[in-house]
Amino acid sequence: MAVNGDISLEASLPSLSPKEVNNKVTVILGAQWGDEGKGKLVDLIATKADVVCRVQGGNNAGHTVVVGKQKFDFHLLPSGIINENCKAVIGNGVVINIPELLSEAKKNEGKGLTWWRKNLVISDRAHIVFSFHQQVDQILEEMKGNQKLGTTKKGIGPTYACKAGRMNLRISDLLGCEKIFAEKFHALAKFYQQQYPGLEINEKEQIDEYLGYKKELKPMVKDVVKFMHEYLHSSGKKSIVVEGANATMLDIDFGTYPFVTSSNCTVGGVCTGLGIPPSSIGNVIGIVKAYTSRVGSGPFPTEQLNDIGQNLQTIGFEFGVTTGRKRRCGWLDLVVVRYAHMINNFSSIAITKLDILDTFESVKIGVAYKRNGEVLSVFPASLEVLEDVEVEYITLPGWQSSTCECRNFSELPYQAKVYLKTIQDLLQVPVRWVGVGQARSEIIEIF
Ligand code: 2SA
Ligand code: GDP
Ligand code: MG
Repeated sequence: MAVNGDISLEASLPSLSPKEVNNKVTVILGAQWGDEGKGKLVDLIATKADVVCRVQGGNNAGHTVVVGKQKFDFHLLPSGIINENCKAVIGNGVVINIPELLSEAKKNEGKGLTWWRKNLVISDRAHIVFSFHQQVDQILEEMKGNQKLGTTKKGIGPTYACKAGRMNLRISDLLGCEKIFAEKFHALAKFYQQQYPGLEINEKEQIDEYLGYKKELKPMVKDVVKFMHEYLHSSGKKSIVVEGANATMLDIDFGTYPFVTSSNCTVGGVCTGLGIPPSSIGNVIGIVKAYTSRVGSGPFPTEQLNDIGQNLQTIGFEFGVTTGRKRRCGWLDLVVVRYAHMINNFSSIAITKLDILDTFESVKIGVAYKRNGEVLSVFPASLEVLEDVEVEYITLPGWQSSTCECRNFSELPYQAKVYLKTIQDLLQVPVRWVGVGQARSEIIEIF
């Protein structure tokens, strides 16, 4: 391009102000160890959303949504797929097991979600989970003996490790030249077999299987950076939602490492997992279960290895949505939620499953960790320290009556109001929703 000879060297650049995005993204994140009820909140918000996106994790996640008599469990599909008018985006930060994604979609097609092909958008930069990643997940767990992480065995850790090792294959590889795809697959398979002698990989069968998905997948695959840019800058108002998977305490950087998953489940993961700038993030909604659960191994200071924990597990029907494992249960831990708030800066929170506490005589909230008689001033990075803390609790009387029918804050029993108010006061974050049952309608919207 020729430079205009008329421009004088003294000429100043024309003033340009940074282009503001017109539509901001609402982010929904788990504030504990997962299974807080994110899927239900996403569904509620997605009834009015234009786009719902997943940004990290894979089909280790399990999000339950109950609409009328129909129950959906989503693993890779964003929960917004329920809404026919909503685009469901799987961002670059997600790791995708293609056959399992397709079978999840087809199962839900049988439940009436016939529009999934039209609405699903898959990033060409997302990484592929192969069956040998799942085999390696299993091998690594077995090798760890009694130090098992308790993974979902979906191949999540090994796939992210291959991504970071710059040897994994992406959706764009599958859609590109078949010969190059086969070469890259061979290189990865060979590397894995060197690392894990005895690992069986039928390369030809696997390559043929994956190339067989190409035609079906192709219409859904897009450059999600451009797709999101257009939604963010669209002149018409668009409602864009990000559905976090797993949760803050399972974040690879901020969670209880190594007992974590392999992605960033906190707010930073939204930008890197979707390709959007930080300035496009609007409200960040924290989902806080009225008590705490954890599935898999690792420290859990407010865990109740007694009748209380057992009752929370049974009444709360705390079973893994992906693996069916019993979830470990304990009292609400506000040290954890406060830490999650420092990382994510929640604009508001939803307190879910309040109804599960309806029958308890008294309820406890963990408010501080003590070690050697001293209150800890930070959430400890060291698991040695975390495993050694003593939790300081406040105890409140229970409400011992059903909250399931309540649809307004004013209808809640007095002690339930006190419980919620105590949480809000201690966290200094407004409580916007309160879950009082599994169904879409069983929720109190405070503002
Ligand atoms: P992975 O499979 O490598 O991500 O496992 C690493 C740790 O992360 C935990 N993790 C989870 N925790 C809660 N819920 C999850 N999703 C499913 C659900 C879990 C299930 O919704 O119930 O069905 O068991 C989830 N996914 C991963 C995992 O337990 C490990 O501690
Ligand atoms: P997610 O991973 O955060 O989406 O949560 P899961 O779906 O794994 O687990 C939450 C479970 O609690 C699901 O079975 C939900 O249907 C259920 N649930 C969500 N909110 C409420 C609530 O307010 N009350 C009751 N009783 N169940 C709820
Ligand atoms: Mg879950």
